[in-house]
Amino acid sequence: TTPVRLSDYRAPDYAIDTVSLDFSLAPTATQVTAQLAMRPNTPGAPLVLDGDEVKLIAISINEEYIPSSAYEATPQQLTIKAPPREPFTLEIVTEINPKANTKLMGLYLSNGNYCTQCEAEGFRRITYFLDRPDVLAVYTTRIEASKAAAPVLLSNGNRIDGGDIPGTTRHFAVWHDPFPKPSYLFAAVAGDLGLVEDSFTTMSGREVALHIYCEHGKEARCAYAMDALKRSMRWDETAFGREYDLDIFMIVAVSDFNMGAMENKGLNVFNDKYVLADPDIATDADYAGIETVIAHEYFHNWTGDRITCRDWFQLCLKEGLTVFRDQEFSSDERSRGVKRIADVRTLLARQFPEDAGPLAHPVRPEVYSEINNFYTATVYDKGAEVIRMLKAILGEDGFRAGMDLYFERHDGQAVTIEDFLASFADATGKDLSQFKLWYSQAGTPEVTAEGRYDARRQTYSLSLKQSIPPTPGQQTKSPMHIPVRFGLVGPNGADLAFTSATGGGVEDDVIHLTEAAQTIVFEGVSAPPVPSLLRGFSAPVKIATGLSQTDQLFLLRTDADAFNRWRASQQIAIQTLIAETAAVRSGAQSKLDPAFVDALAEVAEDDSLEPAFRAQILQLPGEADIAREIGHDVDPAAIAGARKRLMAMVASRIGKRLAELAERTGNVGDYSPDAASAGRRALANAALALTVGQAAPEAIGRVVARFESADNMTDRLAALSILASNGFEERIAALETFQDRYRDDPLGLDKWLMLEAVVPLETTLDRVKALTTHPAFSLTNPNRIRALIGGFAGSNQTQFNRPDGAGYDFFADFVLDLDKRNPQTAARLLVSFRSWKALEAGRRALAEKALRRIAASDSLSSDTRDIVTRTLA
Ligand code: B3K
Ligand code: ZN
Repeated sequence: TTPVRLSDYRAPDYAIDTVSLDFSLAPTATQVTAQLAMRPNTPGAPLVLDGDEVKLIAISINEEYIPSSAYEATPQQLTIKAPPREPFTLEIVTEINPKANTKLMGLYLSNGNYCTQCEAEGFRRITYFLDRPDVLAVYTTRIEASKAAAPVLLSNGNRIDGGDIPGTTRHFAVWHDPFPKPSYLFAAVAGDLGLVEDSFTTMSGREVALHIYCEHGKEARCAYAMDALKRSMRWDETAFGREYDLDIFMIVAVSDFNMGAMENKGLNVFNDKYVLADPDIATDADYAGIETVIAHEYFHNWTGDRITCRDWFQLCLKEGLTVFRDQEFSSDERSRGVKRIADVRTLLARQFPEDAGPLAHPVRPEVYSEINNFYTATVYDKGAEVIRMLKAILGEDGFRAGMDLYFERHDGQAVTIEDFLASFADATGKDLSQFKLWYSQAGTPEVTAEGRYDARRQTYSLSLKQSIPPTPGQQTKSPMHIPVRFGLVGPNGADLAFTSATGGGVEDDVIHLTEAAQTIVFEGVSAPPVPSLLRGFSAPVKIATGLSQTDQLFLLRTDADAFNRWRASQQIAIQTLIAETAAVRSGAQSKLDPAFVDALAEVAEDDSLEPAFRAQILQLPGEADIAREIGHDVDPAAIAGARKRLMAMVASRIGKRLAELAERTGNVGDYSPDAASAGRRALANAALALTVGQAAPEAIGRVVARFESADNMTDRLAALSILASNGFEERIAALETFQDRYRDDPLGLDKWLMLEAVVPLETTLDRVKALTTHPAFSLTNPNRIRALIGGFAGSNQTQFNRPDGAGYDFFADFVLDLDKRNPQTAARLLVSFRSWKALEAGRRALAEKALRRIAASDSLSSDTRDIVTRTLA
């Protein structure tokens, strides 16, 4: 495959004004008739339509068949050599095979139901088309199918017709979507599905029908998703003035899906794990995930559907912005401070390693070989951080004015990051040219800070420096605009006032770091401050503050910014664990300092703080977090050893206090997924997890009791996870009980598969291998694969990174096999190798060998080929 470059963008030679589709559904031979109203932008240019594994049955122009010499058709392309120079109607009939479609792109079958996935380039697997986001058309879709097999027939827009087809066992429905859209937002669903109905009255008083479709019998599990949908619709009206625009909004939950969900206009298709919930099957985290994904897909209606991307390089235009919107929604619905900590955790765990490794790319990439591989943490999560910084720089009102102008100016268009930024520049008069570097420069900026207090002059001077490490294809970089939210914390814990700040860049509580180095002098500072920098994680950067542990403990106890309190605790823990890892490696005695552990207990027991926040404080950095911070010559076994020592120290020093805390906060009463009760459960379970570090029978017994008495999935899974992730013997019986309880529930079994995969014992690899043939596992279902194989490679640091390389070998075999069926999921899994270059020499060589073996296969998909090539480069 030849790489596609942003700099090569050309507007399409043809526009398509309307599309009329007619599906005659059958499992192995579905016929699709597409009538396209074509309008030349470049009269006389050959018309080159994209295809992918489609079979051409017939083709005509203006209702006349054209001779085969006038076109060339392969399964990948249809070229009409000399089309009419005036607008014309092109009719194409294709045949496709949904049942054989294991890639889950285009039209496929999931549990016997037809569904589609078209983003990014799946529509071309249905019919030949200008399958690119800047070709916007009005769609009318007729679907015809067996009435018994598919009583439900859905597509985008409003239903305008339907009925039985006389003399047959078939029926049909016609849907019309008046909003012009690119092909990637097309969807069709047909099958035998249960329905949950509700309605919503928009701010201008229009009544919208809300439908959620799911497997029969699971209707009751859709209640939370429906509630989240209504709250999302209201929030977009209040927060952004955005109203829903069709008469109906539909969500369909399917069990075979390559990702989380898809924002097709008026007809969102969801992985069922982001729809179905009840207390017995879903954890608090699952409920929060459902709320987020429902909101995210709904918010795409304006940021993605009404205004879409000119080309796929602009992906963050809709994804980063929509993630920002869903994060804001959840912050408003739950606790803003805790949500921020959770989001930054995700960013650090997923995006920072990506930015530090061979797969690093800018938020707006400039070249790709396979666009599906760019639905990354960088595009989504760093993309959201860029929007958050924009808001920090422009202020609440400036940001809203820019968004309003963007919606007003570009409704119905396919646009670029330049268009987006111009709306903000024009609405506020600010120059955003330096800010724009966030879209083009990859790599995580590194900021250092050094402060000096002059008691006589009562001044505090703060020197900040920034640098951005080289990334693939980008050796040197320019300084960026980094908003550093800050406070100068005085001896009593309150922020100190200052009379002026010289040296430039300070506005209210934000330092605008725009140079490679800047020194700010604060005047009128009455006492020596401890600087609290990057409050709320105001920019996605690494910051080295050089603060002593005493100062960090001070911030942990007193900072007015909850985020920085959490961050202080993590910093101390990470520094401790890095030192301890070195000690383990060199065979030295433990160097652990109990002062930090005492501070943890103090914060955890402080009832004036939100339980959910205290739970975050108690969640010590995991093995992957430590590996990321070490950054090179990583020895996963030593890291695990160091963490074990810390856990033992924690248990011996504050285990008893934490057990009591778990006891008094854990009994929340009847289960409700609201944030406050979820926070109390989280605190109890986090406390419990820190009591077992010495493997004391009494402590383990308490966890087993919790597992047995739990009346909801959150507590049951938390307890089971403590047993599994510590490799305790007691896990065996508990996992068995759990598996038995959920034997008929795939979403429950996913949790079981995942926990089997994370047990940090040498026997786990064989267990995982054996489970790939277990009836609960399936090589065709992405959720099962992500649970077992993704769990092993992504969350079992010591066993995936076994010193004998057997973990890598098994994983490579699995990816090679999966690649033949489902390239997108295979390529996604393979990203687990993204930090292989940071490993110590022995494991690095073994990882490289496994990667080279994958690269040597001559039948790789373009998806997997792209990831393996870039990972090795
Ligand atoms: N836009 C889809 C992701 C499509 C991924 C295609 N490989 C879901 C979302 O971000 O909302
Ligand atoms: Zn999205």
